[in-house]
Amino acid sequence: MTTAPRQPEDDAKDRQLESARVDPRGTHLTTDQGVRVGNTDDSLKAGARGPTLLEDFHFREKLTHFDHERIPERVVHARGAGAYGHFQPYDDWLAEYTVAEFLTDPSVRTPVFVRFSTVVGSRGSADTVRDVRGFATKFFTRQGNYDLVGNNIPVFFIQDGIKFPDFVHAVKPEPHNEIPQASSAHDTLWDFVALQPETMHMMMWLMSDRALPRSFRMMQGFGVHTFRLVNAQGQGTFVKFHWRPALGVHSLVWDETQKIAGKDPDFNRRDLWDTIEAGNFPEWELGVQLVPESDEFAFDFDLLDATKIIPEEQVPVRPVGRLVLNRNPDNFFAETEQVAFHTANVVPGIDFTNDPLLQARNFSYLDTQLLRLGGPNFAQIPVNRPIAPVHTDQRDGFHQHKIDVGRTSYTKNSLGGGCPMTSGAFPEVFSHYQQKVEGVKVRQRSESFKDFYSQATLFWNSMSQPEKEHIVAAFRFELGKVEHREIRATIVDHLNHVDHELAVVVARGIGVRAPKREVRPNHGLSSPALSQLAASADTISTRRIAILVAAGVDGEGVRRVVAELRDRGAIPELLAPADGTVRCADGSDLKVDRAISTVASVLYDAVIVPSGPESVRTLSADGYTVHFVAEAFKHFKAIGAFGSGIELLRKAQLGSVRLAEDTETVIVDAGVVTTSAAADALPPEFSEAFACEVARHRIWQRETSEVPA
Ligand code: HDD
Repeated sequence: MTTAPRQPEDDAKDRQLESARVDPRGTHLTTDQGVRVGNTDDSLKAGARGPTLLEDFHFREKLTHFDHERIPERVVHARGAGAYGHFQPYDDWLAEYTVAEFLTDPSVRTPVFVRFSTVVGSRGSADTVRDVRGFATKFFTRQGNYDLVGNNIPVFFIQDGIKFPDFVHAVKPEPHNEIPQASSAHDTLWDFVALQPETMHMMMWLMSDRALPRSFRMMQGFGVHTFRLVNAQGQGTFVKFHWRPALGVHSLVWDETQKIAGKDPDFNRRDLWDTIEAGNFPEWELGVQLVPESDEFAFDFDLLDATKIIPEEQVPVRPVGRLVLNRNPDNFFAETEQVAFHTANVVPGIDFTNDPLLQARNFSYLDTQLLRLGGPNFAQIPVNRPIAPVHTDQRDGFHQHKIDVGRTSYTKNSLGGGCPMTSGAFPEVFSHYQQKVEGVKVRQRSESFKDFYSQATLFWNSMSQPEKEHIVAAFRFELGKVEHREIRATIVDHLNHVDHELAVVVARGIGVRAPKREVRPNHGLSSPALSQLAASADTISTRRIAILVAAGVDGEGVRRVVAELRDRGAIPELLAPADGTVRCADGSDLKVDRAISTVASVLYDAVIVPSGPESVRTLSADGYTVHFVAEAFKHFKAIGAFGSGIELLRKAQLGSVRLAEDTETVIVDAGVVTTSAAADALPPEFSEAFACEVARHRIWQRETSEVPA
């Protein structure tokens, strides 16, 4: 993946941020008032052993500032990671439907800030929990800021935003003991689900592998709601937004996610940070599904219902442009924590629909920022500032950074020359889409929102066999943690409305009676695009490959394999019993990247054991290293070994997998790639076959149940 040379607009946000950056190099310590400080270790005292004096303004300023360092964490999506980049449309085809310049002018490259997040956990929770991931993009367009505040799952739990506090209270840690952290596997969430069957479609997604992304860089993003595009003639078109990752959609294995939560709770944010630092810039393609307004009622669901997708087979996703993230923030708090997204930040050419979830969001995001960021001037925080000029009559408030000159702060005025002016016409000015609205005031749900199960069934039918098995295991795990058996039983009843077989197998795992009869025949329809196996990509770019080495290893073999993997864009790392260097069998030295004890197989995508009898003897004698290989096997990862390296695979007892014996040809069985050849004789097919298995991401047909890892 490469990025084209930067264009002026691309730099506009970066240049704006430059004025806010403070570089400590070559400076002297001062107070907030700029007075130089010579000692910040000892407070001012009455005698060396005496009490601290109130007069010590430096001490008081330092402590007071520290005492006020924290702001409320986001009420949801508290844990996240962000990066800057740019978006550029491929061409102008969308101009027929919208006047939004950043979507239609291929010469314009718009700066963006993207924040990825989990939903349920606190700021300090682990990255790899089972959860939805937020995918929020702020486009700093020349027409003002546009925020696409989406998720990696295309539907939502509820249909009306008035239920959002109830849903969030149910899924967050329970109020009496604040347990469990960052987990949906508890009674209150499933009690909520049991009583709100509209959640069933989303729960199918949440129990699927989508909730365990391998990387933020390997997940799709969705705007979720049906929005509206508006063209120069003022005509509207319904639109759903999609992000597709260049690296394909990939997930972790449930057992792996739980272990990573301990081994490296920063797994996803570290991955984003490291790959951007290394210049491997993540990319997504923006696509749209367009529906003419005349087709508003052409579907067997309501376009305004955020618990429904528009199947891609019915309305294809058409590519619009490319998003690239190429710069990490300078300061997590200043940028990633203080970035403020809002669904109502729209620009001319993009508008809302009456989706009641979206309508509620359009209230909630502004409201929450007022509390979280301490007042109404948060749009002046550097990360949030538009690159479009800002001129308002808004004044004062906490943290006002502007110095508005002149005596008028009202419109219309004559004393200020009538400025700022309100003149101009659409699309220069934002003009709300002219939709005719008529209705009786009612607190009621539309009948067209009341099919809660058909798309849950569609999702289930569209899964591959391993995806189905993972969903069943997830339901069994989550419901198995629910203490109230009647809640488990009610969920099984709902599952019986999704698919009878699914309900039966889940029930069998959680100790409740399996339903005897099918209550709602499975409609048999599927949407192949919903399986994430359909969205994989044939690349091993940025995949982390562990190469296990010790003294006496086949140095030449290692160097060759490392070079061949790097050529394919992968990131091989040499892991040894100790950090430093290892002396190879040929007397040369290899630089070790990490000591094995500081990492674990769950942090890698694949493993290779090179040849070298002495090296393999040392590695085989270490239980942690043997476990490393067995665990990688258990998690369906590609494994390679050449020459005597195969002995370590034998020690790890990888079930009935066929390994190369006295043959220099390359044997591939269930993702395990072996050859007896070593060093010079190592055939090029070895790396090729291994890369092929890594690109498959996981080898699901592998039999792992007997492997004790
Ligand atoms: Fe939300 C944050 C995505 C429904 C109220 N939401 C938040 C973030 C994302 C989403 C990605 C984190 C933004 C960031 O990184 O700062 N939310 C969604 C999606 C939804 C959704 C895709 C359904 C389609 N949200 C939703 C509803 C409400 C909210 C129905 C309230 C009625 N969401 C919020 C919030 C948050 C938020 C409380 C917390 C922090 C923030 O806004 O800035 O206002």
